[in-house]
Amino acid sequence: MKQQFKNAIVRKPCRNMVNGLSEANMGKPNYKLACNQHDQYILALRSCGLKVKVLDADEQFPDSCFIEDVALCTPHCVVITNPGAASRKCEIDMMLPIMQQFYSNIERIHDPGTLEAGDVMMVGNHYFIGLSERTNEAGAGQLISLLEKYKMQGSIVTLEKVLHLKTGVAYLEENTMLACGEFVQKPEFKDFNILEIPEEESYAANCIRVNEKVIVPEGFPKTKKIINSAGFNVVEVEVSEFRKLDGGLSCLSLRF
Ligand code: CIR
Repeated sequence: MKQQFKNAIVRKPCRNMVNGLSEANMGKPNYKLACNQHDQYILALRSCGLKVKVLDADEQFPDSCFIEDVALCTPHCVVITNPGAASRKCEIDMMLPIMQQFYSNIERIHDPGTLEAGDVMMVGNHYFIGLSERTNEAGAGQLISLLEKYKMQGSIVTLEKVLHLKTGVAYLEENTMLACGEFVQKPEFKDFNILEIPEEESYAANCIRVNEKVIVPEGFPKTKKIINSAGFNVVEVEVSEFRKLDGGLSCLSLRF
């Protein structure tokens, strides 16, 4: 069954984002520009028909605009995660009251399990969970048990090079997946129609299908063409300042 989202939650970037975690080696983000890009991102989500709840910036946590990582929203429950990055652990504390506004079934990942939802890709009723430096086997195992409790399923995918699973792969619905690098030949994804993203545009493998559109980062013409040619309706959003912190389009919202 194709996903149909109604809501999104985003958190505004904070000034302290310049101290966010990064391995990109692309310099510090420009806060003002990041705010403008974030505004455009919100407009793009609205253009896909979503009601967007915008949370205030939180200066305590430089990476808190990457709200995707702290909760997994499913049609039946929300799972508040347990981030593997030490500086991000307490971001979850603010999520409970927010998620209570939307969900009656609220679950959690507990120590020693760690999990960041950037490592989780939803394909209908099935969730692929990447084992990464942020998500460990205990965390993935807990999530699989929780999914099963609500009649969904999960399975593990190992990662070699990327930060999160969805750094390199994105499900576009209609059995079609964007994949780059290590994910193109993964046996776990062999039954999908894979749209291969060229290495030089690897950042653009992190796109999001939102209802009738696919949001794609601006500045990746080959990727845009590949997705367009496959029959999808593309909307571009510039996210250069978030890229400097290893973050992409999916990381900036919860969609459900
Ligand atoms: C981090 O390292 O946690 C942030 N700088 C970037 C998080 C990106 N989130 C994601 O891929 N889901």
